[in-house]
Order: sequence, then C-alpha cells, then structure tokens
Amino acid sequence: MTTDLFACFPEARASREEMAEGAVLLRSFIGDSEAGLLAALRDIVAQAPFRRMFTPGGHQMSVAMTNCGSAGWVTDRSGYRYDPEDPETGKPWPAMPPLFRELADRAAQSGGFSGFEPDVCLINRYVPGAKMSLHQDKDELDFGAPIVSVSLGLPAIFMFGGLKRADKPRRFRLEHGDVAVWGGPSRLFFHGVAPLAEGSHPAMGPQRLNLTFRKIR
Ligand code: MD3
Ligand code: FE
Repeated sequence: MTTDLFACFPEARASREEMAEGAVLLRSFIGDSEAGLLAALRDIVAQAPFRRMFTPGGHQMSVAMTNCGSAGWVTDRSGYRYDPEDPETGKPWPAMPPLFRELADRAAQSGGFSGFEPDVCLINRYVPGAKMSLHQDKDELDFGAPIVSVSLGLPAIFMFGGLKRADKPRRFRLEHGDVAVWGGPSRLFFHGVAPLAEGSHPAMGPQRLNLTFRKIR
C-alpha cells in the first residue's frame, strides 16, 4: 500500500514562494482553518447562492459567484460594480466570518502587508471547463491594499502576466489550501485561470472554489 504524504499531512507542503515583486504564494497556508472555512462557506452559500452572472457584453460567465462582506462584486448588462446588496435577493450580503478576516490578515502579514482590513470576499466556483479570461482587478479604490486569495478543491492553472495585456503570462498551479497575496507592483498585473481540468477533490468534489479578499473603499 502507498500513502500520499501530502494528502495525510498537508502542512508538509507548506512553503513561501515569491511570484513577482509584491506577489507571494503561501502553499498550504490554510492549515487547521480548513474545517472552519468550509462550515462558514456552507452558511454563506445557503444565504447567497452561487450564480453565473452576465458581462456587460451579454456573455454569461462560466464561473459562478457569490460574496460576503459589506459589499459584493457583481456584473450585469449595465456594468461591473461593488453592490452592498445581493441583486438576487435584495438583502445585504452575508457578513464576513471572523475566521475569514483573520486568515486574510495573517496571509497579508506573511506577504509583507500589515493591517489588511478586507471589506469584501468574492467567492468564485469553477467546475471542469470553467475559466477566467485575462483581466485586471481595478474596481477597488485603494490599490495600496493587496488582494488575498484562497484556493480550495480541484487544482487550477493560474496565469500571471504583467502590467500590459500582451505580457506573456507565467503559469502557477494553485492547489487546495494554497493562499496567495498580490500587492505592490503586482496589484494591477493581468491574470486569469485556464479551463479547469476534469477531476474530483476528496474534500470538495468536482469543483474549485477561490476566495478573494479585497479592500474596496
Ligand atoms: C493578481 N480570481 O476573482 S485569484 C478574480 O482563481 C480572480 O478565481 C482568480 O482573478 C481565481 O478577480 C484568481 C488570484 C488573484 C486575484 C486577484 C489578483 C490574483 C491577482 C489581482 C492582481 C494580481
Ligand atoms: Fe482577478
């Protein structure tokens, strides 16, 4: 019988890798928070279900999304915005769980950014075939604050370009439990996610979730 050391002891994978100036990849950073994160996610999704939104160009996104925090990122035929209410229910988005805040702040700290106070957590769900085209995140007011991302479930190939759309992206495989911090000069770098490969994750099933923590005001 063989044993997958990294599956049994995820912390054995823990490492810190600089992807670019201001961008740090913290492998397996979620550690003991996994069960708490998944329980809190179940709660959020029960109040604000995942939905596939439409871009201003009229295309339906392959990624399904929801949010928690004092606002949420939404897109429809009229454009992109951060909205304090879930347009599907007319209610405020679920509050950001303290565990989310604490994890994001610890990660930002490890990435070299102190006192990160995210007000929004966008939650993306990818099923096999879903992707996110190359884009910049610039709907936030304060580019001095980093974005922190948490990957759960199936692995994804993250494409990390530069300040210009034409800059050739480098590829990083993001796995269950990995956390990344994107700040400083890399905050406005183009990035995307390649179509998710088929598969099933032991804890998450046939999907990938990505949480991005943002300070929008
Ligand atoms: C680098 N999400 O929601 S997270 C997004 O995996 C988004 O779902 C991807 O891009 C995902 O906007 C990537 C990693 C990420 C997030 C924001 C960034 C990388 C970033 C902002 C600037 C540079
Ligand atoms: Fe993005």
